[in-house]
Amino acid sequence: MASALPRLDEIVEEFAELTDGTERLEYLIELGDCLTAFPDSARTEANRVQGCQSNVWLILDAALSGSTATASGSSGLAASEPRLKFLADSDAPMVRGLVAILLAAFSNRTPREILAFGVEPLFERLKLRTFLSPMRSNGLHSMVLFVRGLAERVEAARIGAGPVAVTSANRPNVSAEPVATERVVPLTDEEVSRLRDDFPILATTVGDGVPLIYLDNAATTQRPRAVIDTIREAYECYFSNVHRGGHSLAARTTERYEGARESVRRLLNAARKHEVIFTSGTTSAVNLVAQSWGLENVGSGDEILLTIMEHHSNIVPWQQLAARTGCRLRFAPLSTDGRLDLDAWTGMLTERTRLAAFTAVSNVLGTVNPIEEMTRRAHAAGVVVMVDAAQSVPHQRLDVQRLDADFVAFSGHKMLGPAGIGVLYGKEALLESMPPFLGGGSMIRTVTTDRFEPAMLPAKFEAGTPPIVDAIALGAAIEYLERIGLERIHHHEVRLCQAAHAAMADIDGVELLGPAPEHKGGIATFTMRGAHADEVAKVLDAQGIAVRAGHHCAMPLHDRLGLSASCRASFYFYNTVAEVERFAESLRTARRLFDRAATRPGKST
Ligand code: C6P
Repeated sequence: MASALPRLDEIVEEFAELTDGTERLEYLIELGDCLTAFPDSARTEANRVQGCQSNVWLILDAALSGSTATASGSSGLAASEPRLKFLADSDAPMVRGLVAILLAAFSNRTPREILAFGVEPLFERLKLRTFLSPMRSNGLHSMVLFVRGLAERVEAARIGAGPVAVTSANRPNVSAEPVATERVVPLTDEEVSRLRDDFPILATTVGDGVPLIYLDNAATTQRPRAVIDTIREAYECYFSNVHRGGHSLAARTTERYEGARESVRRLLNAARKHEVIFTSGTTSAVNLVAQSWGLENVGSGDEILLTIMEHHSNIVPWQQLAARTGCRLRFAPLSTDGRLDLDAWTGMLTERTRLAAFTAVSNVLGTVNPIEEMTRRAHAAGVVVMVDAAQSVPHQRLDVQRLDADFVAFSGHKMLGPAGIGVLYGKEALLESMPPFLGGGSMIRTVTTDRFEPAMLPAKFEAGTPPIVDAIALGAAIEYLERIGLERIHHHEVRLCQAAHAAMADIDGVELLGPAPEHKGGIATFTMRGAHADEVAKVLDAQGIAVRAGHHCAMPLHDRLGLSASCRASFYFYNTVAEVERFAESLRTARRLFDRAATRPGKST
């Protein structure tokens, strides 16, 4: 054909008219024929787009770029902004067509226009996501990043500065969402009742046919039909592996898997989708950071600052790192009211501290830590921050950009999703600088017999076949939570916790751990004088009430409190005040039972 490249709107129109897959392929190949000749001398490694299955070379057309743009009126700088032109080529005919579409989209624009250009709506209109194989989609994404990189460099040179800061105006593919500031509308009893209907298990009975009262939500939550159906639909209707096959099922599965990543990004308000790494849970996310970031950045004599209220998942990986590097772990103490002693913690940030890892909400005390302030103080001391948000993300809004934490970890099963899926959020620059944690398929760009090149984010940290359906179902769980509203969920749980504190206050020998309800999430952990935690849980279980007893994977905290175990009731949005009252009533029954046992003839007091 060798004719001029059509305009972008002409391409979009033509594509829309072609409904037959083969015809679309033919058109794509025709578009490739419209590319301007690419100089052989420019087919170098530096000009090759990494991350594409086939070879793609892309350069700025120096002869054409640099003519000045007409002033857009938005800024005084606009008058001197060049409009960029690109030359590109590939050794694969179809990819040449994709390259042609990108050139039609990006050519003749200023660097700032290129950086602000949202490609997702374009790809959507062209239906490229479903039309292309997952590998080709990834390659296309790599090309977009490459073009943006070139535009960034031109802009930096033009304004005589370093790289252009990513702002809400030029950030790629991110929908700017306002943070909700309006007053929280509490969940009504009718709403909670309707929500409960979504959870088949909440209508079941346990033991001798007593209705279940599920108060073990900090261990794991229950799943609504929306999540259960998503899992069944995936296996029944479209399941395949992701990021591999070129067939339609693989494309659909990959689309859903990547859609779930977008749901996580939206939930966290992360700036970039590839800052979301799927892991198997909080535990593996912390291990990833400890092994990958830790081994690169922590040495003998360095310090990691933890708190005494950490879960073993946020202690043991650092102990393992300490054993390998000779670094020292320090544990910040509690204040007398069961909160973190913030002054002591701040005083423990020294010039030797490399990382501060802390939980957002204690899984035992329920304490909500001031993570924004802690992050600010840690950063002021040059310390990297890792937030264990396992008990936080499911219950209240956590905005990673506002928080500014470097790493955030949480688990899907504590927020209506399946077990075996979790998330590590990491800032792009940090994740880019870290070596891969696990090696294998998917996490590579190239492999030879003696070396490998890691893939781009997020694939670099997702070696092997991931928990595909679990991730997709986590996306469904997030959508469900968003429909209720995280602010309303938190509000309801605080109300339940207040009700629990009030109802438990007058039970003789029951001692609540942690601070007052206004400083807590929906967790009420307690001991009962004269009874082992396990025995109390058994009495409650006989009445259908599920609570957890033990050290809750927080042995150092229990040691510090002088306890071997405690009993924990933990709430979610589907629990009711009536259930909390039934729970307190059952505690009274337990109290009477243990009192009688203590006064049985022959029993020493
Ligand atoms: N706490 C509890 O009953 P995993 O197991 O990786 O999904 O989550 C580990 C974890 C990490 N941090 C905190 C604060 C947690 O509460 C948990 C899990 C459960 O308290 C199971 S031990």
